[in-house]
Amino acid sequence: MYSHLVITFSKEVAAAIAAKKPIVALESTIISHGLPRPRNLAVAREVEEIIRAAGAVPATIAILDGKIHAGLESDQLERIANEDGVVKASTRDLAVLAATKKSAATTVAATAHIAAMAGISVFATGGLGGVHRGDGFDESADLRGLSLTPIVIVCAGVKSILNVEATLERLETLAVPVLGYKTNKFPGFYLTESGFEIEHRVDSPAEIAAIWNQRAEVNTEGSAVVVTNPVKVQLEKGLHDRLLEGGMAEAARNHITGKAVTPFLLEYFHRVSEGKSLDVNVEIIKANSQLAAEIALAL
Ligand code: PSU
Ligand code: MN
Repeated sequence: MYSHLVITFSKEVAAAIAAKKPIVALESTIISHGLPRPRNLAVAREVEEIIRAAGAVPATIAILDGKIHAGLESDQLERIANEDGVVKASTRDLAVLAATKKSAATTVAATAHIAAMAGISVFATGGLGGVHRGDGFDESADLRGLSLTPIVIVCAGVKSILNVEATLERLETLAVPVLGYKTNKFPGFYLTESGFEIEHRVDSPAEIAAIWNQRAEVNTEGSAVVVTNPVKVQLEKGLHDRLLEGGMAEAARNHITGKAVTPFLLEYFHRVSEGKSLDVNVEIIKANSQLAAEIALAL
């Protein structure tokens, strides 16, 4: 694998690869741009512990001084959580960052891309990017990325700040399979249900592993498998709808565009709900990491 030459592995991840232990990739944008300091670092560490306790090894992925890292040492995780110069990077930014030796946190698209390069098959995140609401055209590179990347990604659906219906249509177009974990209802990130159905329900990590293992036989092994894991205790629906309306209006007033949109809306939710949405967000990441570890063990 050419890629191992360009990836710096943490000691723990290098040992896991050598011992063929199950590994779970984690994204870093959630740490740098999705959660406020200082809780971001605490959550990043907690999530890694959940994966270890379940018998797998966490590989948090990020770019430090232009170098791709899979698995971060403690001081490196701190840099991602606390350094102001850490930008949000998608797949298209990787070569630029490598050439300019900058540091960046990786989105779902970039994390999946690097994880697949490293031979890691399972990835836990909060919510996927998708098609944004509103008139302007804004579709996350996560969707195209998943169509081109072989990985099982565990998420709580897409954030309700997005156009869920359009996002599901795009996933269909891009031939990315979507599975509901113990549900036929597509989750709405902060909300247990988004109002849209999922055709395929799975009830165990073993069933997910069986689907993963069938892909090559039917010549669809190039794309991701999306596993959606609904949050157990959702954000109160009335509060959620008020936050969504207020956040969208404030983003429009402030002319927020491009990759700043998602972090802006997440920050608005956390601030105006006085941390209630943050608590739900943290629960989502923890639960998805637990399930991802179980899937990694089953593969
Ligand atoms: N889910 C979260 N918090 C986040 C994100 C997802 O719970 O911060 C990040 C992911 O890194 C995702 C990105 O890939 O938001 C999508 O950004 P955009 O809409 O700009 O593609
Ligand atoms: Mn966008």
